[in-house]
Amino acid sequence: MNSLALINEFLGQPPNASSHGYQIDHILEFCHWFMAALFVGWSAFFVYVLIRFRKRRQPHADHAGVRSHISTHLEFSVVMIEAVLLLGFAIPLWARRVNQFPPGKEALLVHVVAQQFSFNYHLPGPDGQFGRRDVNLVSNSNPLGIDPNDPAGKDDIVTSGELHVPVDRPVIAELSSKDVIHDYFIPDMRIAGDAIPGSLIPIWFTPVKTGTYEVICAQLCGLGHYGMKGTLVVDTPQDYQAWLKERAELAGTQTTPPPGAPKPPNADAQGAGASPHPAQQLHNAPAPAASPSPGG
Ligand SMILES: [Cu+2]
Repeated sequence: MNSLALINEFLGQPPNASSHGYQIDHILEFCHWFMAALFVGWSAFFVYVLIRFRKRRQPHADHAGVRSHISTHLEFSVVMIEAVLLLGFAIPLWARRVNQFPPGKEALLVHVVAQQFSFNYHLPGPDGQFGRRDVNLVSNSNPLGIDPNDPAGKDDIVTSGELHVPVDRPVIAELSSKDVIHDYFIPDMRIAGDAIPGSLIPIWFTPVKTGTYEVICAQLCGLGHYGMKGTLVVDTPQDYQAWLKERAELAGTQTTPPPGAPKPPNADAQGAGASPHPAQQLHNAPAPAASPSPGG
């Protein structure tokens, strides 16, 4: 399959790092080779026709035209191959992505809240419960509007720009947006989903390789769109626990951040007018396997 992968490399695809990505790679590779064969075939036929039916040799048009049925058979074969690609591969693959989510207990659930021009992450913290979010509470120091009076939100972890996840564990990312439509795209994981204000769109993937990967916004979302990038770090379970512990130590700081804590840009300006967030209803979201020291 290495020769097949050449086309994906040529198109600039980074190496796959997720459990399902090879299926997408195969279908992309096959489609592009198939298109290349069609292009060469039709081009050769076109050149043949130009020469074979040139005016000097055929001064008068033949109104009866072609009598053989080869072209009909060829076109029917192409339609059949395309139908098999669509019905046999593309739709089942897509159906698995949207219907067969990993069980809640097994997966790590994270809320991804996009804004112009960064991605915020909301993790439930050691108690496994997401705190209530209210758009009216959004401020520079509380970019997601977590309710300080909700006990479930006390230990919640909020980060911006960088997310860590453990390797070999499914991740469910619930996408939403504070302002305009963004698209959360992790090319190495072969996964993308629109982040739409007022909607909650789950996507899932299982990273199979540790490393640092680029997250980009794949929807033209404003003047700063070109810079809307983030980082996904796939850790070993130990490193992930260490990161969680470090973030948990900063938990609760989203309402009273220490001086110098990074603040996402435009939190006030963009969040204030946004519609209420449906993620508020997700109080009983499944817990991640994280077990940093309670109250840490
Ligand atoms: Cu964007």
